[in-house]
Amino acid sequence: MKTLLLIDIQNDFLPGGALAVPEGDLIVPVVNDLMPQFDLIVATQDWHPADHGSFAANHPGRSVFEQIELEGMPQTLWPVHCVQNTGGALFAPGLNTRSIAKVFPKGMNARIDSYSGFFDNGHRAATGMSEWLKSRGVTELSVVGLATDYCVKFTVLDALQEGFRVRVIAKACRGVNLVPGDVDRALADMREAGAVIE
Ligand code: VGL
Ligand code: ZN
Repeated sequence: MKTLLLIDIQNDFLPGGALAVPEGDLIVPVVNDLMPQFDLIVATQDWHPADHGSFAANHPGRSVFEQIELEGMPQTLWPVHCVQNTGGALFAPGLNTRSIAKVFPKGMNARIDSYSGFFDNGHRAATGMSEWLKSRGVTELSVVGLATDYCVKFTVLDALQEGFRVRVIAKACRGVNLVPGDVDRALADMREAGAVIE
């Protein structure tokens, strides 16, 4: 079961969006072109309530990209993004969404962020994606999407921990690079954990 996992290919992560990933839009045609090679296509969708604790706007006196502690965990503060049922949370225009068999929303708990498509950042609650994939016989995942240094990275690390073999298709990923080099470090971290980067 060749499986393609699309991470957060949503309007707010494209140029012009609330949390724009440089060149995020460029991956859309690349991802569409990859789709015919796969038997199963699954997507994650960042899907926050408006009062989410990762939004700087919900912490008076704090700024975007600052680090705080949220429920005892380090948290980067982000612009308001991917709010449930807003245009910014929609999949990128032009993405072939008809081929997506199942969408796993994440980040709905206002008290904790969820970069990975499998678990929240505290590994407290699961999205159900691991069981869903395993019940369909999936053993290997090819991962694409946004952003390389956040949601792609943490999804890949969890996938490896969950026992999946993982391939990251770098030409169909882009990252934030809040600190220059973050994307390269994320790719190195994923490779070190056992992912094949191509
Ligand atoms: C993401 C930051 C906050 C991502 C989501 O999709 O990589 N990054 N929420
Ligand atoms: Zn988010």
